[in-house]
Amino acid sequence: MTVPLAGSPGAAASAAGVTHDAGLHDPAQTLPTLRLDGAIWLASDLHLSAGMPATREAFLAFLELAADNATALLLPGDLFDAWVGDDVVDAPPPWLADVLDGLARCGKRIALWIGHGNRDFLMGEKLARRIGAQLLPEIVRIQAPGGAFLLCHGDELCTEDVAYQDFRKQVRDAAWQAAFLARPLAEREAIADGMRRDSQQEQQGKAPEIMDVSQSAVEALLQRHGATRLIHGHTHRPDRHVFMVAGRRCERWVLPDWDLDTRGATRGGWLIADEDGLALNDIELAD
Ligand code: LP5
Ligand code: MN
Repeated sequence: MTVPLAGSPGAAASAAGVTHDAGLHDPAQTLPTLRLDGAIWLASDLHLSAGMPATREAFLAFLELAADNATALLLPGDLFDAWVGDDVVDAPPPWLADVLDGLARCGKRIALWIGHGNRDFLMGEKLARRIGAQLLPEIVRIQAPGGAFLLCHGDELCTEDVAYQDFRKQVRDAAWQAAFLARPLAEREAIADGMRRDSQQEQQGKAPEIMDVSQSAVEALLQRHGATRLIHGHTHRPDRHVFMVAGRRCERWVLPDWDLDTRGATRGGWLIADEDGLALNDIELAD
């Protein structure tokens, strides 16, 4: 599958199919743009790990379904429960080797794009090469057959969760990441486990509203880029929201998180963007 280019890209960006166009309403605000044809499938927040075998199996089956039916698969973040550095692909544990092989099979058949979430922002080019994928920019405009939409993980829009935004700033700092990546793998895994535990504990004390995206941040993003549709994950609140921004009807689509391992849980699904527009598919209804 070829990825046609929009606008007039620089050489490096054009190789990845991403270009920079001037924001439609504010020329100072540029946004990478990815033009895709056919049926685009999107899924996020799989949180794959050794301890989630049923979720992993469902995801592997989903990858085959996507390769059979889609022209592109976009995975905008939290594919993994924690990603501590691309060197894990040198000697992956068996569960991860299965996932990488499944992704690589998919990446050979359709265009595969992976984006950073708040748990796997250390995914890099080495992983992307291993699975035949390309890395999505943090926020990207997708020009799809049914119209354009913005795509991001969603954590950057949770602006009222100030403790998280401080944490995010810290761990996205390049020097901080370099120091982390210089540590031995086992040590990094232990730090990530500790962060996950701390995060779960911290969330007990947070009001649910602050862990959702802020409406003002969403509206500002859409306005800044002259867009009317946004797709994101992260909040684990799959839905479609319709609202007006400066007299224009806007939509915000939230991707579902996946969990087929926790007792009683059958969570998961994906979004299809094609010439008919956008539609959410629940994994429970998708046999
Ligand atoms: O992940 P989720 O959905 O449960 O919760 C998120 C926010 N939590 C996080 C933390 C991650 O879960 C931790 C896993 C990271 C694995 C990466 C490994 C590689 C790390 C390498 C770094 C270079 O993202 C949670 C939000 C929630 O979403 C809803 O939006 O509330 O935010 C938090 O819980 C963060 C706390 O509120 C703040 C933590 C304070 C610690 C500050 C110290 C900063 C310096 C870090 C030093 C270790
Ligand atoms: Mn997330």
